[in-house]
Amino acid sequence: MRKVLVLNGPNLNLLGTREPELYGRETLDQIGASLTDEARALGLEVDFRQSNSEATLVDWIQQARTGHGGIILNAGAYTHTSIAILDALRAFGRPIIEVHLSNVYRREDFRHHSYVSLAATGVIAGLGAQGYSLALKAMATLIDRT
Ligand code: CA2
Repeated sequence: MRKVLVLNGPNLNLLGTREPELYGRETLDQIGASLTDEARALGLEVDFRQSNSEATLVDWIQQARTGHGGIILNAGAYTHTSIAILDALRAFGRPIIEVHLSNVYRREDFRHHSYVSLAATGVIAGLGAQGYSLALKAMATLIDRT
């Protein structure tokens, strides 16, 4: 299964409009378009989505069990709060890469704990939009291995 689900959580639809010093100047649509191009070169397909709803993210993670070879996830603030997302990820059973635009370890203490990390194969933080590209390259390797 060479289709990769790239999920973005709450408020990431605002990327490129505020707080560029933390999150960069690229919009989420621009990140999605670049990833779609990069995926082609890697022989992958990207399914790029965003939701502000925890329930929707859980539903999408559950549905990914039947058509996606891996998940790249920036769960936004739900990273630090959501046991429901952790439980859904644990049921996925294929590679999961957690991405954060900012370096969460240089920020408030409450951002230092991630429920998502407990289910993630790997974690990338602090490299801005580039983190998504790096995650996609790593995902190609992980999918090839399985
Ligand atoms: O660094 C990341 O990627 C985060 O997942 C971003 C979340 C934050 O809660 C996590 O701790 C780290 C916040 C996303 C909010 O995105 C905005 C973008 C532009 C303007 C306002 C919010």
